[in-house]
Amino acid sequence: MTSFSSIAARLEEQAIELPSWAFGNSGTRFKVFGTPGTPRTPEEKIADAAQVNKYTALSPTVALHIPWDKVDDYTALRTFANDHGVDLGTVNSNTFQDDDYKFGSLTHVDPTIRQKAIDHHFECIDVMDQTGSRDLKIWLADGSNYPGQADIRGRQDRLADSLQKIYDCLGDEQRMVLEYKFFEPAFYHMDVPDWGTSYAQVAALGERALVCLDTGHHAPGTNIEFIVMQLLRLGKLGSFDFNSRFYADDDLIVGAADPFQLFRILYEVVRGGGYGADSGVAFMLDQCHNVEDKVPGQMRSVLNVQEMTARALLVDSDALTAAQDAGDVLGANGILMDAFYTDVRADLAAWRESRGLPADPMAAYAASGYQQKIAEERVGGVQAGWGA
Ligand code: PSV
Ligand code: MN
Repeated sequence: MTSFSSIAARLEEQAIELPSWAFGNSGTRFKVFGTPGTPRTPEEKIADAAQVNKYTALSPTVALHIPWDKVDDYTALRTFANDHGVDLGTVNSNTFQDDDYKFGSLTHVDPTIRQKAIDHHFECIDVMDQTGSRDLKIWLADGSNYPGQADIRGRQDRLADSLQKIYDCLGDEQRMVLEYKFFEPAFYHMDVPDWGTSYAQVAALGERALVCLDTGHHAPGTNIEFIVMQLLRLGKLGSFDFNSRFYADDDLIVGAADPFQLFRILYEVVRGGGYGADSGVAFMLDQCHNVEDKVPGQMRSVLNVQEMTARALLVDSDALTAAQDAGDVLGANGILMDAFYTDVRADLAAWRESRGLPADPMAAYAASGYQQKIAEERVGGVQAGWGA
């Protein structure tokens, strides 16, 4: 098997973007629990995100969500982020919390509402110009609940038209990533339910339109690493929204529910050239922390991704190819499993220490007193939530 020392340099290339909304309160439709210290402003969310990067050096950027992170001065917000050692990343649009969008946004039959949704994306591009963000991420809640409710083909055509208008407005260095999800909030059909639909839509737009793969947005049992392979093969994998799930779109800590699946995904990423700064594939988290503290929750997440990336990098690809070519079924499987079963935690701790980072970022954060400090200081105001 490949040695840890031979992959150490590649680990330096890892960057995992944090979602600002992970630091706000979230929950289910039954209850959203507040937590002492939850940020009340975009600045406080960024300050918390910066803590994750401080102890792990894995998360140099923070994704914004508009309008949840609306501020008067985005240049000042960027300076604030930079002063805290991070930068602003992907801008996420929101067309799912306005009454006008009850029957759709970019797919709506009414051209006025469609235009409103398009204009919102123009506003997001304005924000990106000020924050220096590269990616505009679109996730559509559009869909229908009952057979016959909507003209599903007409909606696809209107979506293509709306996306074209948004794409045409992007700057030369900017990209669009289109996320798919097979159900929820609509339950009969979603307008972008799967990677194929997202691919078909972005392929029609041009080179800077790509697919965003959210690991929680597939039916149980879906072979996600196959989709990763195919999108990389087609040059259309733009980004990941990492999280994990037991049942639906649970948005749990990535690698918590199924570490082996995360390993398999990351192996295909590495193999397909999707790993590293120049790959064009952005690693992001899209998670909620309903019952655990949010900063350590994000920290655990990026560490899980790092751990499984290290194991994926350890796969002896030459030996694997030889076994595959020889039809050695169990030999090939064994080579992959050897890397998966390798405990890299001690090597990663030493690797961190050699870079001036704490061997155990979770313990260092817990000992820092930051969690107690924000709980004491952030009194009053309205705690941010998934949606504000
Ligand atoms: C809804 O499922 C969702 O989690 C999407 O994955 C988006 O990325 C995110 O919300 C924020 O808009
Ligand atoms: Mn997502």
